[in-house]
Amino acid sequence: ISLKANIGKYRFNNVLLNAAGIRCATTDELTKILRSTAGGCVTKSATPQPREGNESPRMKATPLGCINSMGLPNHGLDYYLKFAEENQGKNDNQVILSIAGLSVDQNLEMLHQIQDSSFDGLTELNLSCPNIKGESQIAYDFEAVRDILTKAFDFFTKDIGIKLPPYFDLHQFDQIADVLNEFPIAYVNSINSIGNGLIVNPETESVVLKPKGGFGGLGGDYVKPTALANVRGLRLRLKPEIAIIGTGGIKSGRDVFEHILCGANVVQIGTAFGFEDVKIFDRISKELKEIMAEKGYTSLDDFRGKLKTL
Ligand code: RRO
Repeated sequence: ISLKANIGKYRFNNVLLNAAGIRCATTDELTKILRSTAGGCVTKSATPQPREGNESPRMKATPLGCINSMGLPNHGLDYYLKFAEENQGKNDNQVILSIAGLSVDQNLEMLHQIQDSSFDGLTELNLSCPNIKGESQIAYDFEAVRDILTKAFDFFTKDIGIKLPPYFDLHQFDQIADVLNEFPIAYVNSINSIGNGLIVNPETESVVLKPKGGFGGLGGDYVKPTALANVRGLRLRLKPEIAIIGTGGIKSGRDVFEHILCGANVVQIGTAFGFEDVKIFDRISKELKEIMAEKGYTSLDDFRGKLKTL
């Protein structure tokens, strides 16, 4: 039974990756992922310069998942680009380089730097961070997405994926797909956290995060049905050349199976990877293989996108 997958010409020995932001901010953490069963790693979203991020407490685990308002703490693009240049393709591991500029100009500046570097892997343009004070999530503004992609593909000739926020209205699926289908995008990654949720502690009668009055992005069990809907909704609308990374609520082999049925080519694990560390890739690989064995499937192609309707 094979768990191999690919996005265009990029081959993944295992369909599982970490999700950007979780245990991937330092070269030590990234190296640990590359040495694990995962098919590669994604780097913490980078800004042009290093950032401290928001004030603490800025992340809280709950029985059903987690809420975060990290505010893009990262070591800056130079740091992650160097790691990506040195490790991309080594031992058949993919390194996906995630970037999240605070403006169109910052994103274009980073794409120029990547274009001019020796990095030859996938770049993930994060248009969906919910936690920057005073900024809205770019990918909820469809004209802004068209504008940034038009400017990017003017000069950027390497392969790019787009990290999307969750959408909740079918008309939004139509609109974002119409924009994305205009461009030679390698993949979309659905979903980022569900932005601006609120966890309340009834004992202390308080919010649990300091930034933004306690509002933050939700991950974990809270988000799986929304993630599945976004993977499925976009698979039905995007041109076939655009692959999909399914992210959201994965903590078991069954969750991966469901994401792939909805059309995911590769999947990423965020919240649960935070809870379990790299051993989760072994456990979930084993669980997924057990499900496939029971059903007589030998490759992910046997069931990818084949979700039935009633
Ligand atoms: O750093 C963050 O606060 C953060 C980012 Br950039 C993101 O894309 N998604 C998220 O939940 N948190």
